[in-house]
Amino acid sequence: MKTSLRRVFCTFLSVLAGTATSLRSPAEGGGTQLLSITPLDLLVVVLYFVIVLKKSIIQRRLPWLAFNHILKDMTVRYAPNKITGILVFMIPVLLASTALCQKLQLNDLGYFEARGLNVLVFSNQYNGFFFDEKTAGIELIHHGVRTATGGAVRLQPTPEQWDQIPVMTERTVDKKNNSIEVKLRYSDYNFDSRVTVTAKDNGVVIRVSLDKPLPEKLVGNAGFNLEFLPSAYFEKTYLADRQPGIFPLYPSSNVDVRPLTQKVPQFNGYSTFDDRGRNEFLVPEPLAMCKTLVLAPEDPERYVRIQSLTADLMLYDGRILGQNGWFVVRSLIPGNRTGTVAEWYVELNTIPNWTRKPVIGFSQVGYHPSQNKIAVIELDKNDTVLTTATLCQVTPEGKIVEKFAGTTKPWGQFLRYNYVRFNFSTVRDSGLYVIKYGDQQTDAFPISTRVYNDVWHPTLDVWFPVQMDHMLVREAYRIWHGAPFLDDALQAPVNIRHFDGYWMDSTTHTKYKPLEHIPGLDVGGWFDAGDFDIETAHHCTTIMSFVDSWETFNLKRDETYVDQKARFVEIHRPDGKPDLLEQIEHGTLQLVAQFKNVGFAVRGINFPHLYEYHHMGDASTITDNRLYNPKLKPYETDGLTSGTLDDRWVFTPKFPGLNYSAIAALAAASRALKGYNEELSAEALSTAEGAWDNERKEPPPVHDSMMSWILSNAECEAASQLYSTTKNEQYYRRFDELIWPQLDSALVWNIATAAKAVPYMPKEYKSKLEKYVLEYRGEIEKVSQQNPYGVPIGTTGWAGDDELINWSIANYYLNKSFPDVIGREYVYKALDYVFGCHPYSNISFVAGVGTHSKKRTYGNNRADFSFIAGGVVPGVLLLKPDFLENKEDWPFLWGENECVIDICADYIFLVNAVNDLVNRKN
Ligand SMILES: [Ca+2]
Ligand SMILES: [Ca+2]
Ligand SMILES: [Ca+2]
Repeated sequence: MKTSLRRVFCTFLSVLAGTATSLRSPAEGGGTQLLSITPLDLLVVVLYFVIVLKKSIIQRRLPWLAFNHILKDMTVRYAPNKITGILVFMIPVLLASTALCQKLQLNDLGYFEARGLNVLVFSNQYNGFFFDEKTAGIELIHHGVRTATGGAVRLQPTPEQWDQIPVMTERTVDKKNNSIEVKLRYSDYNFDSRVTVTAKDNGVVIRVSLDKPLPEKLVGNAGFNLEFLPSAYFEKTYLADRQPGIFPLYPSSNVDVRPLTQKVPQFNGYSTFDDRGRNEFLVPEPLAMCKTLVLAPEDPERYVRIQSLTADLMLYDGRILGQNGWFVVRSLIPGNRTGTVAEWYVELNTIPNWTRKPVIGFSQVGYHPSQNKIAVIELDKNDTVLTTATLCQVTPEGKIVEKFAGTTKPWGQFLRYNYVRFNFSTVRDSGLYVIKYGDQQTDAFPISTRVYNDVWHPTLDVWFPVQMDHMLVREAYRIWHGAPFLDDALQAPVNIRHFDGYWMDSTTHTKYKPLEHIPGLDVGGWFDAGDFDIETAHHCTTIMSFVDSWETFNLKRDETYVDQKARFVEIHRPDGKPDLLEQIEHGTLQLVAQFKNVGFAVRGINFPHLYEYHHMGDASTITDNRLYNPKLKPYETDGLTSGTLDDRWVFTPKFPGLNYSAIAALAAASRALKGYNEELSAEALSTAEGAWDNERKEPPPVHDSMMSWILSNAECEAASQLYSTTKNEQYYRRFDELIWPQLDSALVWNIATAAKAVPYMPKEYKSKLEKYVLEYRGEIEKVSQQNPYGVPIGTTGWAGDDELINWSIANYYLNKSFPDVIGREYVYKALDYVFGCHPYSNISFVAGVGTHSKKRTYGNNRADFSFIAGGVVPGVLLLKPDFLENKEDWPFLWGENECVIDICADYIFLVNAVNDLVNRKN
């Protein structure tokens, strides 16, 4: 039956495609028999369409839209001839299938919505700080996955992070006409455009209009772009006006080399391209040009059809210029024209009645028997809530046996999803378990007293050694990187705004001239994050956090070999010295060097060129490791020095509060290093005390209330640490003077500093603090009600695991001193969240930790879609207005996936804090 149906169906398709009135049937193994249409065949075709095809559509196997379009084409081609009769007969069928399609509607949150599809139009804007973060413009959320971004008028075929971005000057949501209009402006070119997005059928019409013609300079450069996530289209195909193509897994399209004079400059005149002095730049050539582009015609979840009613569509691979590029579909805007200058119809398939699979949030690391165990289940708002879930034990025989069945407790709606919670706290038996909800079963996880014993090891054993600056780092057969930045560093020039958020005032504030070498800085320090700068503020908090871990938990783990003199580090090789002290020493060496050679804590040490900054891979290859010598020509060397101006720059603006943070870190480090590196310990303390005296003599000018708050908080911490180290009353007096007004003005932000100081302060300090702790409890109780996870979830451009971990650490300190006021659950919940009990997915946010964890993070190996074990990512990022996201198939979104030193150090502390609490007998 199948063969005959297939034969007839092929005939039918051939008619539709207009290639012939008959076709060679693939079912006949490539034979040449021609099939002719008989009335019986037609009847079978219709029945086939109605029964088989529609069933397939409903079962989500075929994109009905593809057939819809073939049928529409057929109408055009064959309406006048004898097949008209068939078509007339087919119309009711066509209409019936069209009923499956849902029209996009503008919802109250200001985006277009249909089941399985959202179209966001500048719900998120380019924020200008990190420029193009691939989280702005017109964006598509297709069957629960954000697959497209960057829909806007852009000035390059494949815009990079630091290419110019438009400013949205106006956004009008027109509910009546189901339409959103934005005005975009490039002020450098005095160029304004309007982009209107209007719902139509199962998609949108995007129209770009100009009131004034395109500025001459932008003709050939300005176009309407929409960017598609490469990983969403890997191993899928496209049709460009029916020419088939496969989306490249790895970039390999052609590139045009053009003279620099033709380039639309990048931000602030910087360049992502190292042209080796040739005054050139690169432009990718399109993979395809067409009027109609169908993306992933074979995949109902990803099917997108774009039809240009104006200039040709061009499909580009943005990864040619930068590994974080996307697939870009673009139409150029013509010169000398006003009115509508670009118009697309973008149609997307939606699977009828599509419902997102539930996400069962739980800890991939597992649970200590004594702690609360609550899974949070995230549900599509169209999903039916199941009233029960079960916890099953995985037996030594490999069987999955029900251990506990419980009711799910509805929590309600948070952002776009509904939530229920499943509490299985009563299960305390040690073993391996899975959670079952509906037809889903989670990864297996342990319940055991040992779950927190070793989950911090990868962070200290692997992640931190890889971040160590000025050292070669080996791990077994692999060299992570050679010893980098032996040419550190030059005094940064004055009056600059830097691409990484750094800046310089009109003076250097040092004894050095711009671009003069500052000696002694090629020591210690960590790469800040996925980038390779030394960010001093993060160094201070990292050292501080390490000292807290050292003093609170006495972590003597030794699995790393560190030789400062030889600049050599080896992972998984004990050397008889606690790794934590080796890390504290490494951070302290850099901080002390800054005070010794510059006179104060510098803002940071960063790259002069953008094309050095975006480096991925071995840090030792970013600069030539030779001191800059202005007497030589670029790329010339005398064997010792070099004429290439690639040495990092030391940024030395006056940064209120930073010196105090450094003083706190140095005072703390001096305690930890005592008995380990006496000389450095003494130097750290004398540096801290000297710097304190200087700061107190000449307090920096305070410009606004924010700065005054930061300054005061840092001074508090410095006074507290100096007092703890020296017991000198002057520090206590200053701390006492500052801490209470700080708590009065910003309780939540200062409570950790206050709580940490309790053990060092007189008894009356603790009683005075109690009223603030009671007030703080009210605050955290409020936070706990805000979402089903009961923890603060950040909503800024950088996801919130950092704040979350710090929140829990503050709660730990408070629990230690005020156990009756702040319960232990306020410490545990954050770790459950980080380990997988969070929105979007249930992956552990610590790479390599837990059964199923982050395998793609924004580290220096991100180009390999890989991770550095123990790195903690920022987590779920809020895309306004209601979409939390943490992509696992795309490492390049730093706000979701970049591991940073202070978060990772704090994570080590928090794991040990939780381990301390769960194992306490009382
Ligand atoms: Ca940085
Ligand atoms: Ca060691
Ligand atoms: Ca150099």
